[in-house]
Amino acid sequence: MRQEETIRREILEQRIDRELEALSEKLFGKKLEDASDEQVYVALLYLVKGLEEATVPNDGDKKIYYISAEFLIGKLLSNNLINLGIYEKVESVLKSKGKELSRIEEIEPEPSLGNGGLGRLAACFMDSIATLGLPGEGIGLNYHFGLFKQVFKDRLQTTEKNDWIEKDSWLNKTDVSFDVFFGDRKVTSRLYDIDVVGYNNGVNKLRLFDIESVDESIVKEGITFDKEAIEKNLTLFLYPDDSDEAGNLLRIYQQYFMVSNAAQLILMEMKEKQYDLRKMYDYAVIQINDTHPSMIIPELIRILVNDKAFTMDEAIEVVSKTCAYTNHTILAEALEKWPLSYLEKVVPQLVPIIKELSARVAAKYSDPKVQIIDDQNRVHMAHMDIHYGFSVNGVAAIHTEILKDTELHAFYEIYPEKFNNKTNGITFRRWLLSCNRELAALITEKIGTGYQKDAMELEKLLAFKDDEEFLNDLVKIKREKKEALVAHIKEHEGEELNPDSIFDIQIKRLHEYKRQQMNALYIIHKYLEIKGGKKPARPLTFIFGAKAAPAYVIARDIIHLLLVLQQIINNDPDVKDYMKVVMVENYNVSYAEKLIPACDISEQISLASKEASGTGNMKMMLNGAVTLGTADGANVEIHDLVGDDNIYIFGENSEQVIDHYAKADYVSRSFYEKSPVIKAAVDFIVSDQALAVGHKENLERLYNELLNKDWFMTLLDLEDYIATKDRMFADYEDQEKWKRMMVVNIAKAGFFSSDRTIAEYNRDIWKLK
Ligand code: T68
Repeated sequence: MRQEETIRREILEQRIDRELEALSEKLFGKKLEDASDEQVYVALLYLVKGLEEATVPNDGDKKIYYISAEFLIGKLLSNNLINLGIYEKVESVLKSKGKELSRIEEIEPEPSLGNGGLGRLAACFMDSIATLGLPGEGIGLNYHFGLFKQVFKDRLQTTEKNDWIEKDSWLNKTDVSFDVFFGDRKVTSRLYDIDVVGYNNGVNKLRLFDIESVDESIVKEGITFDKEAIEKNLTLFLYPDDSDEAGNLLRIYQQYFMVSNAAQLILMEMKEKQYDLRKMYDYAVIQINDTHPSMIIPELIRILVNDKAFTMDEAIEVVSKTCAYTNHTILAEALEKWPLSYLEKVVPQLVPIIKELSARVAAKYSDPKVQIIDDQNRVHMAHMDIHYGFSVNGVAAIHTEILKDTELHAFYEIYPEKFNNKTNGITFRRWLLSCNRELAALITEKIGTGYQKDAMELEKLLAFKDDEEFLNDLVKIKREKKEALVAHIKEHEGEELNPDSIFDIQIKRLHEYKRQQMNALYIIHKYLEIKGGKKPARPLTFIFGAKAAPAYVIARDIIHLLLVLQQIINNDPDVKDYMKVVMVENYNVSYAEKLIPACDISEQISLASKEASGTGNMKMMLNGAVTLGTADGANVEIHDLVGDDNIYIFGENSEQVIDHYAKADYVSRSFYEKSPVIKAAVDFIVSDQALAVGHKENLERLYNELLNKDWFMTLLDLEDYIATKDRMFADYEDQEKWKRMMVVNIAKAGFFSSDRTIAEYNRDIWKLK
């Protein structure tokens, strides 16, 4: 068997060797060893695409269509090599030619097709759907510049276009093209596919629609462009600025473009396979990822009634049995409500359908909370999804409970059977096997490779909790990953970090509810302590990565504060040997892959009840970090799994927080006045020292926000946060204890594999073979 395996390997290696040589010769007229890294990258791209094409597609009678405005897929080369099972072989072939695979991986541009957790979740789901061999595809848009590229200038976030599409890329142009009609114009689409190969399994497709008439040249400065030139701008940016009417209209154009194409694609496939449209739900299930694709419901109903001779009743029934909705937030401002007048302008053909759907609800239920069109003539997209879909799911246990008990309670009373929870997950291929090959190898050495198929097998690591050799190897890998990150940050941010310090990391979208500002106040507090002569037992490193929505002023002010603190602290001779702060520029998936393996303390400090789930928390745990968090989102489930001794939970719980909102009794200023520690930290924001480095306008605005509004209750939990974080730093000094916490966290992370999540979606919602 051993010998057979060796022979098989040798043959495969020779084959890959030969194919790469042939590609290099054909594409560049060069031997592989003479090709540049860029050329080797392109040859690899062709090699992988060829192998993917030769892989059997996952097929079956019923298919899942996961429609999403975002697919934050990250770079694909190394993941595809891993999933195809040829990473090591390619690595060794390249090595024999004097090439370094890890350097070649850097050449790939990161696709800019997503923003945050919602988009990254969709990408993890694509990987797991393919790995589990389920027939399905993702449907979204091919944004040319995607989410903006973040550039810091003068300690402020500026935005540039993220030009990621190159001549040779993972995108495959197809011959599929549809007409899409708006109220005032018609456009023609073009479908591009990206193959998604499962881990040792079949292949699925991510289908990204573009517009034939797109014109990149209309983007002049930064990310500004003519918002009304729909034929040219439709697929340029993800989440174009919606602070004015034109921006809102553009988002509706994009959303309808996405769902019109999706509907035409689905119906085309139904026709090709000669499926009975009246039983559409036996062949297709449509997962609506947040409300961006919600117009798929009225659009399908419209087509069935107008073109397929369905009665309204029949169309509604079939579509309702086909569509399922996932909610990702309870923040009211994030739940889309489109003014009917906007829909009348962009998609007048949908308005009679939406009115009909709304009228049917109004005839049956008088409660204003469940209406689709409200008394201000706004269309509540989530309400439409809940009434006219068969499933509503939250993304972590506590989130689903909050939906049922409070936010969507009125709906839960009507449709208790529709509500279900699907706790999020992450793909371990990217977030362990690829980003931390050393840790994966160590785990394999101890418990074999079974965990790669069944993540729950990670629990076997608990048997090594007292194995000194294993514990020391674990610490050694963490240390290597910190060194690698230190080098990367030195190169990209110009900051010098100490790999012997504790790495405390908060990486996620910038939002007040996530409370990066609370972390900033802790840092100020620590800085003042050190200035006062109280030195920490070990140097501390605080790392942030976050983009702020360009129109979100306070979020940009928080970034400014973090960059001001970075400047002050890292250059203060009294302090810089004891603590450092770094806000990394343009945080994205590739950066996350470097940060997460190096993390000691995982900051998950949202105001309880506000973070639906979080998925960074899972990635960091899997890589041996210990969570510092509130009882929010999936933190609650992490806590249940690892127990009190292996996590640091602080702050008020979701019931208490919801109660504060109900009673409107939170007054931030009273916390400020009561606590000299809080006061000193908040005052520092507008101190002469801060103002000497930062901008008065930004810092004062943030200071006033914290004192006079603080809608997400930063000061409520600050004292407990400081005490808990200090206790955590002290515990880190007990390395014997810390190492064991690392083991427990890794061992218990198996539950958060997206393979488990997808198996649950399939068992309860999709029911595919
Ligand atoms: C995130 N949502 C949740 N939304 O915040 C996070 N929304 O707790 C959860 O883990 C994740 O979804 C996956 O379920 C988002 O990322 C958005 O990005 C977004 C963007 C525009 C409008 C609404």
